[in-house]
Amino acid sequence: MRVLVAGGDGFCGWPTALYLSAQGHKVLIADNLSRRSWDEELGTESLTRVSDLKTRVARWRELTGREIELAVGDLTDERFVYETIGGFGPETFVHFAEQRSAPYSMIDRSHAVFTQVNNVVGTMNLLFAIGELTPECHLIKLGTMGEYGTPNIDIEEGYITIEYKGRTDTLPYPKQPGSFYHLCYDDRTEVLTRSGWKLFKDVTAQDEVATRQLDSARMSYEKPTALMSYYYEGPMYNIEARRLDLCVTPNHRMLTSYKKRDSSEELRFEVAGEILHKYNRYHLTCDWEGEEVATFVLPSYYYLDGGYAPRWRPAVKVPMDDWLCFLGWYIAEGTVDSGRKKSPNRVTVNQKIGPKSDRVVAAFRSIAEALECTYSTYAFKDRDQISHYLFCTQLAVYLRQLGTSHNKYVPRELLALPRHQLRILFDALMEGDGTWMDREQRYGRYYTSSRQLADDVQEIALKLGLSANVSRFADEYRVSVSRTTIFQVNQQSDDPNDSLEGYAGMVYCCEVPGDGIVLVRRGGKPVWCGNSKVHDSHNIMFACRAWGLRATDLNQGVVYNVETEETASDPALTNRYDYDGIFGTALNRFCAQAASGNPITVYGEGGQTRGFIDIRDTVRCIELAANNPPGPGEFRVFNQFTEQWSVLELARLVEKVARTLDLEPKLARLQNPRVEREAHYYNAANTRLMDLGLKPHLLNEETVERLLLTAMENQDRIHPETFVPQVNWRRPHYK
Ligand code: NAD
Ligand code: USQ
Repeated sequence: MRVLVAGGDGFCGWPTALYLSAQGHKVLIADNLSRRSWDEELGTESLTRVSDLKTRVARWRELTGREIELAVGDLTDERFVYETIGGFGPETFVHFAEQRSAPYSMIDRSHAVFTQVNNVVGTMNLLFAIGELTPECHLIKLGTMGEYGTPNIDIEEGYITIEYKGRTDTLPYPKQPGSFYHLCYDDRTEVLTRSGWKLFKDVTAQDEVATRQLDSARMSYEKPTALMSYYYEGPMYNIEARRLDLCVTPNHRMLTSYKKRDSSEELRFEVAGEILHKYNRYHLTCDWEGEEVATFVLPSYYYLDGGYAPRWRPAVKVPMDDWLCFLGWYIAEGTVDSGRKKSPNRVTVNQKIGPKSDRVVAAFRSIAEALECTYSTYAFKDRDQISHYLFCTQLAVYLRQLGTSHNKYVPRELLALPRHQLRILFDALMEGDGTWMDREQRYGRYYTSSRQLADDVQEIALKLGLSANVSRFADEYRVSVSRTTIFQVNQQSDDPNDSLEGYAGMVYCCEVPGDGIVLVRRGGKPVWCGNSKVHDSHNIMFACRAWGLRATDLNQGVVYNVETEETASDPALTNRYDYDGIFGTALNRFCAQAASGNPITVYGEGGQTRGFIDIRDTVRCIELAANNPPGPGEFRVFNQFTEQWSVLELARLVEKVARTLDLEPKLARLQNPRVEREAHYYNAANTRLMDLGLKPHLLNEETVERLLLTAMENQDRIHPETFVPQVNWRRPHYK
């Protein structure tokens, strides 16, 4: 079989490439050697001395006569992927080539973004290349048991059969990874950008989206660092309530809060699927600073005055506060007409006489003065109404571009003004076309037949710290504003606001710097919500369905041990041994710690239970999957681990074996740097690889002893400072 091993220079990939080659398969390794540069970046190195890739392959040829081909390049480079796949023509593609460390992805923003781009884009490239060039090829993708998280029910192999409202379906098992979530919004959700509300599907990398931080409600605009969309079939978490409308994948990060004793609100992220029917508080508005602008500049104006040469009127400056008051009235109640002239020159605004009438008259006067135009009024005798007239072609021409009743809008640049200036505009708009339901102006409504204007008024209200929804009644839009800015859901347990609903369609999301919070809107109702990370399992599943590809997703547990028969056969073939706080994994790391006289670092209670697998079984599992490919269009999921251990049990085992080697191991209970459950139910299925013939190497004292001896022999290569966990899940860093 022709097998392409991507990531074949890494911890799992190298022994797999040798094992498959030893079984007589024709192997090509594709790798960009980035794992070696991450060591340099982190100031660490493999505990074992690892030869460079060319030397490794050359030595294998000398020893066995078997050729392993090499392609050094990056899977995120689509040309490299197309050329490598096109040139080699693999029957099986084994995909190990990802950034696989959860702590590395949590170092800071740029490492998180790098991880996502490296992993998701790399996988997309190879899906397209396989789909186009070698559609018969079987893709074996290394996933992780970590995708499932630690749910309080049994973990199945990829799919779960759910009975819901009398109907049954087998759906992808819900995923809730413990480092970076993948989570998404449905196709009706919009996000606020600097240029207004946009459906996620219309957001481009050039847009800037509205974001805030956990500890600050101040809104700012940031360019998304990534935009994602993918096809999703499965349950969606849905809330539809008076002031809230959300529909997200169950592993979405929701931004909720609780009231502290001192009545302040503590914001937190929660996983949507875990808060079904639970009481929660959602935040509907923001703090906005904006930038003050002192004057409005009415653009210059050219016109033909009977002759051939156009005449020109220069731009005119008007005090911004007066302009905002006038404009609010104009947008709500104003019209432009030509009187008896050829070009529009009369601006008419009808105003109900009210408490702020004097202020409005002053604003009109100031505009008339600045424009040197005629201002007149007409007071109706039979009603409390006054008409203001301004006669100025330059003004009329400018205002005409702001549309007529059904398509009026607020010029975008005004929405960047600070609160006190937006307030002037808002008050005038509300006096013109709005009503307050109570004297304290706690609840109000603004009516317009322009959809864009409704959106603009909503945005202004949000920037003023109010909550605001847009709804439609017949031909009219209504913006309901309120001073209540936190909305509580599931207050009555017998009548919850949320539910899980079936969904099939595109889902979207974007990543933003900082805490990853964006202002979204669905059904006209805005709310702050978590942003998104996406995993490539969904992309592979879709490619299988759409293009008939065949794929096996191997959700592998934590891999321990270092050598296989092949890697141990010569020093130049030695496998890498990671022990540091970023790439080192539990058992191997504990052995390196005990062997070097450093404390064994158990995070938190140590009850974290995971699936584990010996590296000798990893290579065998790949061969079993390769020899038993799925049918065309099938996306198959196997859980690749052989036994479950808690972290504390492992640490105790290492401690016990270390004593037999006259070491003096110490167990250290460290405060957990990760956000994860430390005592939980864990029961995952793993029968499918066993059914194909896997005979597991179960963890025993002999394996631990061999690891300890390897670590003792290489003690001089240990950098003890890298044992300390350096990445804290709770503190996001912008970088
Ligand atoms: P590793 O870091 O040792 O190896 C990954 C290899 O992929 C490296 O050689 C790296 O240079 C290469 N690579 C990364 N990005 C690449 C890119 N864009 N283009 C080309 N090459 C690239 O990791 P590993 O421990 O061998 O893990 C491999 C896979 O197995 C990962 O997908 C990981 O999620 C999965 N896995 C590993 C473990 C474990 O305990 N090690 C457990 C479960 C699942
Ligand atoms: N842990 C400690 N002390 C340590 C190191 C880890 O208590 O010094 C705990 C962690 O908190 C965690 C557990 O041990 O609860 C496992 O952590 P780990 O570092 O051994 O492995 P993990 O981060 O889960 O990631 C590894 C691989 C990853 C793979 C995953 C499989 O790096 O690529 O996806 O194992 S699984 O855990 O099944 O998701």
